[in-house]
Formats: sequence, C-alpha cells, structure tokens
Amino acid sequence: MRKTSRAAFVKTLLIAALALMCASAAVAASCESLSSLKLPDTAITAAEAVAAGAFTPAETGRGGKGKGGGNTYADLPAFCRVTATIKPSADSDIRMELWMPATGWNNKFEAEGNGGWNGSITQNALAGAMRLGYAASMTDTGHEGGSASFALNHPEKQVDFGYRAVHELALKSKAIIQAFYGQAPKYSYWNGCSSGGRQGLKEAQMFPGDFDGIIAGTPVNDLVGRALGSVWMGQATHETEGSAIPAAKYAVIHKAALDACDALDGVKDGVIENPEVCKFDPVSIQCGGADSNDCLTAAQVATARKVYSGVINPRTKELVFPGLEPGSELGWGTQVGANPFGVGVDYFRYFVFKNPDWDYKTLNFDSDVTAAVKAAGGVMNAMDPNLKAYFDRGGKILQYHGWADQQMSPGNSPKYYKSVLDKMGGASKVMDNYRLFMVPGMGHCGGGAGATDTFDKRSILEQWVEQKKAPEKIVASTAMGNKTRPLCPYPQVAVYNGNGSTDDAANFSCKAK
Ligand SMILES: [Ca+2]
Repeated sequence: MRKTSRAAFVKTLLIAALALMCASAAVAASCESLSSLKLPDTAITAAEAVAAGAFTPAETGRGGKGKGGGNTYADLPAFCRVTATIKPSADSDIRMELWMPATGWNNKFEAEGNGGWNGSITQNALAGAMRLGYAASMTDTGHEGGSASFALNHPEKQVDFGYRAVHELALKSKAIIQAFYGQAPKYSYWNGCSSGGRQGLKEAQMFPGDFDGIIAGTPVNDLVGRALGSVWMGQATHETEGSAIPAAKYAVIHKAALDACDALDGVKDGVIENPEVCKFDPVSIQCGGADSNDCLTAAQVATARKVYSGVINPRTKELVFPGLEPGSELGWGTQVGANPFGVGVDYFRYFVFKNPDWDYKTLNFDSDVTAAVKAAGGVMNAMDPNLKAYFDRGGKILQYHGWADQQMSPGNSPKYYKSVLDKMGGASKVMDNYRLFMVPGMGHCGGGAGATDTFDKRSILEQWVEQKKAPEKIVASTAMGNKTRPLCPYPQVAVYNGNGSTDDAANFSCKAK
C-alpha cells in the first residue's frame, strides 16, 4: 500500500514537473533565433518579434502593404514574424510569410489562399487569422505582380504557381511552427477562395498529408476551362459591333431572369435558389421593333445565349465548359465588358501561345481546346477526382460556390463534385469527407443582392474535423443580417415550409430537389 501511494506521489510530482516544463515551453525558441533555422531549399530572410500593436506594413517590397493602412494592425497581439524565400528549383523564387502569436496560440495552423494570378502576400489575411489565435502563413505563389507574364518560358515557375509554392508553404510553415513552439500544430487548415479554392483542391489531390481540413471556396479548379470561357464570352461580345450588350441592359436581363425563375423556389425574394431548373431564354426580351433600353436586339440575344450556354465545341456540339447562370447578370461587366476578362485570356497569352500580343479572336473552340489543355492543364487544373488518399487520412473539404458568380462558372463545382462521386463510389463514400454548398444569389466569393453569403466557414469546418460534426446544413445570413437561409449540401436545395417569415432559416428545410 505504502509503496503504491509513494509511487503515485512520485508520478504526481513528475506530471507537475512536466506541466511546468510545457508551460515554460509555450515558446520553445526565441523568434530571432529562427533566422538561423536550416530548412531544405529555404533562406529565412527575417525573423522578428513584433510587440503588440507595433506592426506597420512595409511601404514597398513584395510583401505588399496591408489593405486599409497602418491602423488596421493596431489591435494585433505580440507575434513572431518570419519571412522566407524557397527555391525548390533553380528558377524558383517563392516568398512566404508566417505570423505566430507569442501567447494565446490555439495550437492550429492556417494557410491562406491566393486570388487570380496573385504574386503578393496579403498581410491582412494573416492578421485576420492570427487575431483568432492561429499561426498563419501565405505565399506569393513564386512570382511578383498580378498578371500571368511570369509563366512565359518559365515552366518551373508554372509548377510553383500550379501547386509547388503551396506545398512548400505547408511544409516550411509546419517546420518553423515546430521550432518556435516546440510542438507541431494539432490541426492544419487551408482557407482559400477562387485561386485559393483551386489551391485547396490541388492539395487534397496531390499532397493529402498537408492539411486536415480545406475550405475550397469558388474553386477555379478548371483553370483552363475558365480561360476558354473568358475567350468564348469575349468573342461573343465582340463578334460584330452590334453584339456587345451595353452595361445599362444588364439590369433588364436580370429582371427578366428573375421574372422567369425567382418564384420557382416558392419564395419571390430576388434570388434564384436553384438555377439548374431555371429555363430562361433571353429571346423573351428581344425588341419587337427598334432597339431601346428595355429590350435586346437579336445580336444581343445571341450574345446572352452564349453567356448562359457556356463553351460549346462548334463541331461536336459538346459542352466544353459551363456558362454563367441566370441571376448573375448584374456582374456581367467582368466577362462581357469592353475587353475580355484578362485573368482568363492570360492563360492563352503566356502558357499556350507564348505571345503577349495574342489575339483572343483567333481562338478555335474545336482545334485549340486540346492544345489549351496540353499546354499546362495537368499543372494548373485541379480536376483529379481521386481523393482516396485524402479521405483515408480523414481529411475534410468544405466547398462552396455562389450560383450568381460572374467570374468562375458555378456549374463547374457540381461538375467536379459529381466526378468525385463517380470516382469514389457514390455519395455514401464521399459525404464523410467532402461536401459542396452552392450559395443562391452569391457572386464571386461573396456579395450578391439578397444573397445569404455570410457564414462562418472556419467554425463549420473545424467542428467537422475536430468534433466529427458534419455540416448537414449551414445557416447563412445576408451581410446586413436581416435574412437567414439554410445552405444545403448539394444536390439538396432549401425549400420553404410554407409558414412563418421567409427571412428566417428556421422556416426552410434542405430537401432533394
Ligand atoms: Ca426565390
């Protein structure tokens, strides 16, 4: 008995000592000492302890100035800021930045996704995550500036943008976190939209060990398809002088689309719940006589039809890439304006035809499609439906996409989701790890009149990863908070129960359409 209690006492002492050691090891290394950290292919360019409220963004340099000016950062806690350059190939020049709170770390790592062709680090995104307790990092994807000119005759930089910069970011961030705190992050997350959504899916497909959970917002995972779509809509708009749709008419088409499809979901609220069942043909507003501000000419009807139809192979009539959806019209200036969408066209200029002066009007939607995919599709797209390795290690993907997206065709998200179902053996094999939420009325990564585009992606994903609580539905609100709606796991849609306020999510159910 005595021996046992003595052993228990010693054990208690040991535990107490260990606890003390852990407490003192909240930070295992000084921030400055990280500048001598040796990591493969990596030069630590700065490691500086920043006092609470003392951070001021650089005026110049590739790190970029945070949006909103210096005062935005006045509420930041003390943190360790590490910047590094990674060169996994001779032509690589990947910059990264990692912010680690000095106290109050939530034991988690979150990497922030990029937008467009990026070429910069958004310190505001790092600050946003660190305020919540995360160690947060981001890469510039391996080049400077927002166009795709970096890719011209630089295949290694294409690989860096395609996937390597993000994978390196994950590896190096985890190593630096381990060195600073003396322990690995308990959970690692990816948080991205648009390009960032593509990056997240690419990670799940190629490097399943990097992240426990991935927020894949509005993924441009068929980047080649998006490029084709931009040229398709550009050609339609500028086929003849009369083909262009004046911006003043976007609202006219929008109203006609709503007249045709808003009420199909049982609630007339200016939002089309499910464009997949909306059969809107803009010929319904074709001018009876002379052109006027409230109707479309025959040439403009033809353009609008092409925007909705998506890219069609002129020979086989096959759908190559989906179009924009009814309800998106107010944002058409992005793709159907005076010039075609440059982010899309850049792919042809710098990856496919290697000519900055390439004329988008020369693209052939039959013979050039194969060349477009072949040029860099394997590197740039993230369409591989095989997510087995990611599912097997318990990884979760929360994907969302606005049905009124004006930039990345929403139909691509269900298309990819279905391809995963086909590959993995149906919904029962997928729903524990991957769910898609289409957001009615929402534009590119957010916004949209009347759309319930506001929901806490981080909490939803973390409950799924950490508490195994899968999102059956998401209660989202408008930015003003005056309306809530459930977002439903695709292919379910929100259906009004018939009683109570239509501005209250409680009066809707997620149902198979
Ligand atoms: Ca409606």
